[in-house]
Amino acid sequence: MRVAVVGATGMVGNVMLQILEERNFNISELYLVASERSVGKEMTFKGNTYNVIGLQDAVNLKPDIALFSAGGSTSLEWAPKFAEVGTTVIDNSSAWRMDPTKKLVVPEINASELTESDKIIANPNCSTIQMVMALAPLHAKYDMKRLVISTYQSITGTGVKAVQQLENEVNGVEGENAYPHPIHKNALPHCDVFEEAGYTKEELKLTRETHKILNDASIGITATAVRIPVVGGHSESVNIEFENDFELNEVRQILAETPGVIVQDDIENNDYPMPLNAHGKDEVFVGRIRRDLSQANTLNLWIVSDNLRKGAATNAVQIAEYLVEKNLIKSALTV
Ligand code: 2RA
Repeated sequence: MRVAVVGATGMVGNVMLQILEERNFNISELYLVASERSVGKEMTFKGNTYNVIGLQDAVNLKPDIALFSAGGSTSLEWAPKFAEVGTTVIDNSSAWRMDPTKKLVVPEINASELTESDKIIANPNCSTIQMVMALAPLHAKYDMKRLVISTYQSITGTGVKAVQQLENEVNGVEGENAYPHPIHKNALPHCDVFEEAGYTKEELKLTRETHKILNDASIGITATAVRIPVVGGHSESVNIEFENDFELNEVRQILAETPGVIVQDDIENNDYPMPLNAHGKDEVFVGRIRRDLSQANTLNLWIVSDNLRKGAATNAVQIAEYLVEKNLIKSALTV
């Protein structure tokens, strides 16, 4: 496959390259693409050195697949240009997720919806991916009625500037800030920008994207997204009211049998998911599995995953693997 990584110099772009190498994705030609200011920069992949190229040059090369993590405005402008020359785009930004003509895909849940005609495919938001990985099989079994979600999100979700802000604050160094407040020794109930009804864009993503991926807008969903000074991954406390009752052992079994999910729930030995342990792994870890004693048919879960891996880069590469495996990508050169 001839593969372009658009946004190759960014945090998710670098992790996508790491995942492509780890999973030995079949690459015949690799194009590392970034904004004009990075053109010419040297990067290595599998021991070989590559020069970063610009977007138009990458379009002209007609890659078969373009893995995007370059921000919404770049995706809106350039994903269609790649698609027009026959490239299949898998985009990590929020630009195309709610477009009714575009698929929003977590391979373990809805990859089967993909067809050869899907030339721009949206990768869901990191906090959505890890949550629906655990909830999809439970929804299929017990029919979810309402979700109350609180997230505890890694600063890596914001990017390099946020990681640098925390480092500066820990070291007592002045610098450019990603957040309106200090993040060291703090928790910010403010991920992304504030939108309607006092919710942030991050909180509304959890609602809207979950409805689309599970194809069920009847589920009541409310979320509070919080930024905390950790780097290993996002954590989520999820309260789930089902239409039907459940047996806790059966819930554990369903989760344990779900590909990509690991149940880590041994409170006798203080064993439960934590970002420190999820960091660098692709699985979604689920623990603190217990009934909500205040309401019938209601379950509490604690869900943790590395937001840069399964929450972004790994999910995108898994979509590409599925497309290749099902022969849904025709070479752009023959378009
Ligand atoms: C965040 N999920 O954590 C968003 C974007 N990566 O900021």
